[in-house]
Amino acid sequence: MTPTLPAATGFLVSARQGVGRAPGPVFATLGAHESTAEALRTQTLDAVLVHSGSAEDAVARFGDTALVLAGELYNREELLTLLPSGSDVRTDAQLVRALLGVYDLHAFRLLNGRFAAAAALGNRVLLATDHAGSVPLYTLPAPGRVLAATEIKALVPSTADTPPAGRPVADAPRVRRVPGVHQVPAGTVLDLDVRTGTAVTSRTWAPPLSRRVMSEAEATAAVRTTLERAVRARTAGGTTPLVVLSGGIDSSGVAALAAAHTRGPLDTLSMGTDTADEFAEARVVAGHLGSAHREITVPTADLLGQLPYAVWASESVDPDIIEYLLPLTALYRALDGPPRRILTGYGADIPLAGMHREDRLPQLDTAVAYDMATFDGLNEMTPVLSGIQGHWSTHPYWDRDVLDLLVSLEAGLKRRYGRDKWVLREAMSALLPQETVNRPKLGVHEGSGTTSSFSLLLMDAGVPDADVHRAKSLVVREIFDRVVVEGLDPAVVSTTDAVDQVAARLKETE
Ligand code: AMP
Ligand code: PCX
Ligand code: MG
Repeated sequence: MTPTLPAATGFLVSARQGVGRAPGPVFATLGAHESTAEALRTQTLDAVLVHSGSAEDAVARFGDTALVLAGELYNREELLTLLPSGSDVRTDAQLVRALLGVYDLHAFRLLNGRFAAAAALGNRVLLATDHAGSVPLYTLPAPGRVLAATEIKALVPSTADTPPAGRPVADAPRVRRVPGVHQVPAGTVLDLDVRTGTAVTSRTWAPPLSRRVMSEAEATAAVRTTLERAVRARTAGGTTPLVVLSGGIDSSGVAALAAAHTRGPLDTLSMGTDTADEFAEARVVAGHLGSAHREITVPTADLLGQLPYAVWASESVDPDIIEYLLPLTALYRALDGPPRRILTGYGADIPLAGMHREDRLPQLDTAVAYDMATFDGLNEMTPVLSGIQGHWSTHPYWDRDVLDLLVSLEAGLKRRYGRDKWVLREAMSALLPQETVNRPKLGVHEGSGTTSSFSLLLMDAGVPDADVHRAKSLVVREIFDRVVVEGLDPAVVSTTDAVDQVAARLKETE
């Protein structure tokens, strides 16, 4: 049974020798906060959990091991077969804790999930991300105390708190302008010694570099089955999921599979702006599936005004990623009411090179290899985006098994008969109207007019055409420094002020 939200959707932990005080929690993720303290033989693990009612399920303790988990697992059934029958395992945190007892840190190689985890055992602290790093995790390790949190802003020292001298972490990139804080890479466990704050890094997943040869029938059947399992793992149980639907093949495919697993009608939601929308295309799918469908129109000026929320939630400084996330931020912020479990079609274009309007197979596979080598640290999959409104989002195309399969298909199955994402379209063709199956791709940043209206805002402020992309990058950094580094409320940070500042700075350096 999958509950609406995982037991916890974020955490701040402090593992320390001796006594001390955990830092005050600051999260963009909405939810109740619960503090716990686990006194082990040689260290204490303090945690503040962001949760919606069952925080105790996010913590597992056994002997001298304590574990905190934000997020959820999607291969529980197969993992349970690894434990002695009759094992007392009810929650995902207990399952991971039990696997740690058998496999030590190699337990994290077994998990297919969307999570960040922190475990204390002996003098060690383990910090782990899922294969995609889809729940971002950060750490500030120092001798005698290791801090870790699912949001950077929880680790920014308050003025009352003397920042501990941080230790460098090999292979973990530093966070912009927050001294000592590092991001735990995707598919990685950091094994830290709490006495010294030193870390040893182990990778638990890497994108496939090889490509598999399959017949058309074999490939489409494999995509259909694997994606179906990923959607089922995210929708099992009683709660009706909400699919954010653009009417493109990616989200329509997810909606079609989710509809098959949902009792009663599925909920679907589309956003548009006064500049552009894909409402007609999404309605075709909603009508076909019989979903309870809603549309939300956000005025373009409001959309751009929400840039500080997109940066605050994602803690990303990549201007392209922020353009993808901005319309989704506006959509989630407009989604009032009780917490929802949200499924998206996000990420399908990365392993299938859907964004690259490219016919030549070498170029197509170069794009796949490049995108799979560079996604880490962009935070485009972060649950905080919908978490700022109290919802939980999950992305079936970045399920570990789906991703492994899609990346490894030979390029000719991705682009075929002049079609992009051919194998996915073919796999979904029996479930959707033909016009949806054949619809060419539009990115959310295009379908909502976000890219063009952000460009216009900069040009209206006097930024020359050729400098627009660089200016976007500077605006995003400027906003990051306000809402993440300085900890300002995004409600008091203005997009137009940031744009004017950047435009003036660019004029000076002309
Ligand atoms: P994209 O691949 O650009 O279509 O966007 C990634 C995902 O975001 C889609 O698969 C949808 O789940 C969601 N999405 C994109 N555009 C919209 C929209 N206009 N309304 C609702 N959800 C959307
Ligand atoms: N997307 C893509 C992902 C954007 C590219 N990210 C990357 N290369 N790391 C997707 O949904 O797959 C759109 C709008 O399309 C976002
Ligand atoms: Mg897409």
